[in-house]
This record gives sequence, C-alpha cells and structure tokens, in this order.
Amino acid sequence: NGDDQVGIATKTRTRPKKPSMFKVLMLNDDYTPMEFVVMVLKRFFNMDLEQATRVMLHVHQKGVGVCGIFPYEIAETKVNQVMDFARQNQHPLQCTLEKA
Ligand code: TYC
Repeated sequence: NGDDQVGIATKTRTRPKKPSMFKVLMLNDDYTPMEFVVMVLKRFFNMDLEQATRVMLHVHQKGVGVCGIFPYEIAETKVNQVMDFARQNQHPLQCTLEKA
C-alpha cells in the first residue's frame, strides 16, 4: 500500500451480509422404503403428502433431489436430523449439503 507505509484492511460494510444458502440434497438408494423417505420429507422439511411423494419419486428416478434451500446452519441441522433418524431406523438413506 503506497511506497513505504504498511497497509491494513479497512473495508467496511453498511448492510449486513446475506447468508450464503445451501441446498439439502436427498440421495437415492436401493433399500430405504419409499414410505420412509416420504415420512422424512414431511417431518423435517414440512412438506405435505403430495409434495413429499413428488420429491421422493424424483429422487428415486433421477438419483438425487433438492429437499430445500437454507442458510448453512439450518441446512447442516436438517442433514444431521435426517441422517440420525435414518440410522435409528436402520435405513441407508443419505442426505447432504451443496452450496446453492
Ligand atoms: N429407491 C428406493 C426404493 O425403491 C426409494 C428411495 C427413494 C430411497 C428416495 C431413497 O432418497 C430416496 N425403495
């Protein structure tokens, strides 16, 4: 910074930074029952039966699907809740995060 002075970062913000958003993705597998996936989507993503069924079938057919888009902490919490619930019920269902 300049010729001989030592610079320091002075960048400031007026508005608060908007949080980066993350997609929560559900992955297909051959073993988790369809009804269990529908229950997960209703319970943790507040979907009704119709939405949950549509998303589950999409994942079943395409291999992956979006359950929702949330700020990082919420997305991370949802992934952990789904993974814990699947494990408790001995299903291999996998859920993950991806930057939106
Ligand atoms: N493919 C599973 C079956 O045929 C159903 C399934 C759907 C599993 C979505 C996981 O994320 C999933 N029973």
